[in-house]
Amino acid sequence: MTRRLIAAAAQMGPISRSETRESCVRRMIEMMREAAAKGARFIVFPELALTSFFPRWIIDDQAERDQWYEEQMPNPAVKPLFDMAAKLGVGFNLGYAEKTQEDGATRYFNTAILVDANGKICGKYRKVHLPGHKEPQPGRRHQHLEKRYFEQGNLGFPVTPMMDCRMGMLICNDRRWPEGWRVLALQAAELVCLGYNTPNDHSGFPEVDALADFHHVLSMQSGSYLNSVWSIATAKCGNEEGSSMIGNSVIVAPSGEVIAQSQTLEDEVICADMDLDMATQYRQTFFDFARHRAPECYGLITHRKGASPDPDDS
Ligand code: CDT
Repeated sequence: MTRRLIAAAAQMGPISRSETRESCVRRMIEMMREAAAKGARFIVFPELALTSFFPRWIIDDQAERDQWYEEQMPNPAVKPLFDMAAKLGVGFNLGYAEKTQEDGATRYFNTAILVDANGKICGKYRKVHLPGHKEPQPGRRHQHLEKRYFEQGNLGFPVTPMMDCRMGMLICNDRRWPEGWRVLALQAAELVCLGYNTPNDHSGFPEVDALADFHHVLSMQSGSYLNSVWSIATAKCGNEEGSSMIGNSVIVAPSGEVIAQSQTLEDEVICADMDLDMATQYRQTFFDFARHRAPECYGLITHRKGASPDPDDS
């Protein structure tokens, strides 16, 4: 019998600086109802889905900065989403800014969790590839200070068995780095969930901004195809506090084909009926890793960080 999972991307339009978590959760619950009515049993929400994308701002006051993070999950503002998931029998993937006490220190991560159809947290991932800068860049209309507000994730790339599917998580910029996809695929992931906030108005290079949608979809299609996994990428998009962010939420098959794609820059649900065994066809042919990979030739991938023409560079 084939294993099927009807899944959804619940794209969100802009979240203003003053919008409350309660309001964001209400928007998510409405989309959860809509997805469930369409038969979906699993939903992917965006990166940092509970607040505006605050890394675009310079916030020096620590107390003011701390307001953007969640110290508990679920907390009272987010609990209604967990309760509705249990009531409707749907699981979900949610991105948020996490503040935690670990190893005797206060630490901040850009985090995503997997919640099952009983409303129980089953998996957690902390973003590894943080884009942007630690120090504000003079003259920029919008900053991108993820390296200032978060530290690099320390949980690796875990795969969580949930809802009869092996699920992995990436967050936004991670989709551009093949290493994360591969580490998930080597653990036999069948679905990669990813939320994103991708501006297309502030790289400083108009020609790069013009290709933002193309590069996003290209990353998802190549990630899925080269690793034989389903993927769901969900945007927070539109004009958020004067920053323009791409939409184009997509659900991609292990063949690399786009099965569903959003059409707006607002709250929007897209769904796909996924045959989870489809990956097997590719993993027994072109991408039979055990037969064709040559890890003994890939040492530089883990030993060298930057590109260098010098063979002696570490
Ligand atoms: N949120 C996030 O990771 N955004 C990046 C764009 C950063 S532009 C400095 C992305 O890869 O989409």
